[in-house]
Amino acid sequence: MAQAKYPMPAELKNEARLDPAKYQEMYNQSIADPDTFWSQHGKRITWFTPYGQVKNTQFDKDNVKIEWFRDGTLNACYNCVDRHLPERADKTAIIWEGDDVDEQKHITYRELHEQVTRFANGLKKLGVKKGHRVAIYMPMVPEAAYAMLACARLGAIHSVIFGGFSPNAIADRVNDCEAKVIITANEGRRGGKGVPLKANVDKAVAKGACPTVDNVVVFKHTDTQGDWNDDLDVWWHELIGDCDTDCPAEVMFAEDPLFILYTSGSTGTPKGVLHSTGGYMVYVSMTHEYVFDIREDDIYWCAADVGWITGHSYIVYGPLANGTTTLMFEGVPTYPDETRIAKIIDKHKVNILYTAPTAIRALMAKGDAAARGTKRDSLRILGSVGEPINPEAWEWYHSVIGNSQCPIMDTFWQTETGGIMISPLPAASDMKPGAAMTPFFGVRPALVDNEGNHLEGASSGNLVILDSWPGQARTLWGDHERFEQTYFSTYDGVYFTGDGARIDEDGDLWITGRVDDVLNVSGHRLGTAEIESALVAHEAVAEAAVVGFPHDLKGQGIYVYVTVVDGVDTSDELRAELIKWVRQELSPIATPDHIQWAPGLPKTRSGKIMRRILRKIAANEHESLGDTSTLADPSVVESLIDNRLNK
Ligand code: 6R9
Repeated sequence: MAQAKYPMPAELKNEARLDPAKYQEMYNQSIADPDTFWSQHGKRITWFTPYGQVKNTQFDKDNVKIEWFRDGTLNACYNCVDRHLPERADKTAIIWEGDDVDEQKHITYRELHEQVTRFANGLKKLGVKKGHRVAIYMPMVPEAAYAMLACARLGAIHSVIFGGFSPNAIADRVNDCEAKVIITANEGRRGGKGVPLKANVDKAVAKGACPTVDNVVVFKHTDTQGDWNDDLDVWWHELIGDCDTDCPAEVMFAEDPLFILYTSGSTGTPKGVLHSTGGYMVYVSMTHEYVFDIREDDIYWCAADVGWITGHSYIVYGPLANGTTTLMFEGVPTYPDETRIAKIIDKHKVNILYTAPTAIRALMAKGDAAARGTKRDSLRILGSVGEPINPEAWEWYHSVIGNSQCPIMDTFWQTETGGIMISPLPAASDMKPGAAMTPFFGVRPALVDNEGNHLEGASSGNLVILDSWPGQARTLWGDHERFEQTYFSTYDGVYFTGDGARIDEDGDLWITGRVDDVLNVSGHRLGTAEIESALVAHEAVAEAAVVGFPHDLKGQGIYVYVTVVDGVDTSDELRAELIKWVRQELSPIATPDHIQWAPGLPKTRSGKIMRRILRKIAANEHESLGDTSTLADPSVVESLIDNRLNK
């Protein structure tokens, strides 16, 4: 036994939607005969034309092809909205909790249908058609979901840009996918402060920087007045003023794209991960139902942002496809104080809470105060996502938020996987604090060493997935070669996650974190190369190297080594300026925690920066630097250690 197990509560297991006695048989079938398994489960989605074909996939590194349900036709919006009208028209689809404690809304499925169809007709007036790209840069308001669903209804491909990104990051993403329209709000609200969304879009599109954009649609969320550009800008309410609800859902093939979502990789530019319609909808609705054991009257709350994949799959598409009541929260866990999450749970009688370790750690830092004056007795299941959850945070979440009653689903997955890959299941697995446990149906995880040899039994290695599953990303927008290169070329014939993992004596999986140059800061994925290129764009910087280091609250912090241009003085003012610069160029989430001046960086003779060494110095583990014999100039390392910050 690797760890004391927390058994799944018997009552929950016995009442689970999935029959515990059938789980193993189902899993085995999903692996042995995926065609039959998914042919059966694909029917959970409403198809306009049924599929005859099911799985058609190959992981050959020079010719990766992923197709599911190819000849079937459907519409994602129809599945999330229209198909519920006969049974659930008056059921609440979305509960919106504003940043302000007194602001809330309940939107029924009927209202959702009305809002989405009218807005889709509005987009049509702007010329948006099937296959066009539409960027969405919104706060956490129901209109963000309406915008996504309206695009899906028309067959337009949405690309949601996280509301925390800066103008440059917006422009890069808009230009990469050549978006025709940007949908935004005049202002967002977070923690009692305004977020200048429209002003950021104005800066992004200024001086013709986004030539493909014909219109910016602006939802009026607050009373703030900003600049207005008559050539581009259209108010949301004026656009839909004369629109009715007559808007048939476009008939889409299963492999027609549903959305692009940009995410960080280990090289410079963000990758436009592309998801298609049929397999994604089947996979997110099925994982949502079985991992969270969803029941008809559940109030389900995923406290992520729609700007991330978690928001796409588990605030919008999964729950709405299942006809669930999904709660959307605009604010932050600590505003007006640390009891906010617990109070929302009590206020709306939340049954399922799905959040990230970084939020859990931020609340845990206040001791038990986060639960003060609340009961949380409506909760049945908790979820965690985004990064490894440390056992202390797991225990705190379990005992303080969950009253020691609720199991925690520690769900491992990625933007590229579309939906949950590895997680305990209420019907099937027990729990170990910090372990993601068992693969979902159809998922074949395995570990390989650095040479690609498959490891058997209890072992640690690089996490790969041996075969395709329906929710998998199909390509990177406009760059299939990069898709093949990034995920299928490191180890032949398998999908490489970029994560390390361990399989224990019981066969359970533990995710140990990224093994590539991707950082995970408070659950946000950041490429070291992106931060480095932002830094070298500053006139004082000659060279920069970015590494992660262990951080109590954020999981990983950002440690930066900067070599300045000859003649520039290294001062605290410059340090402050560079921090501000990165925030502006990229995003506040990329704010460096430490900047160390580095007269030189440790490089191999071929000029590659040896980040392994920089990581050790940043983590204050310079006693164990490992092999430094391949360094071009070993003295560089001594000087970096001598000058290490807070030594
Ligand atoms: C859904 C999401 C993906 C990366 C992934 C891994 C880390 C996510 C995790 C986890 C340990 C978990 N990650 N869930 N690590 N345990 N339960 O987060 O997507 O933003 O693409 O990040 O997040 O490192 O590779 P994304």
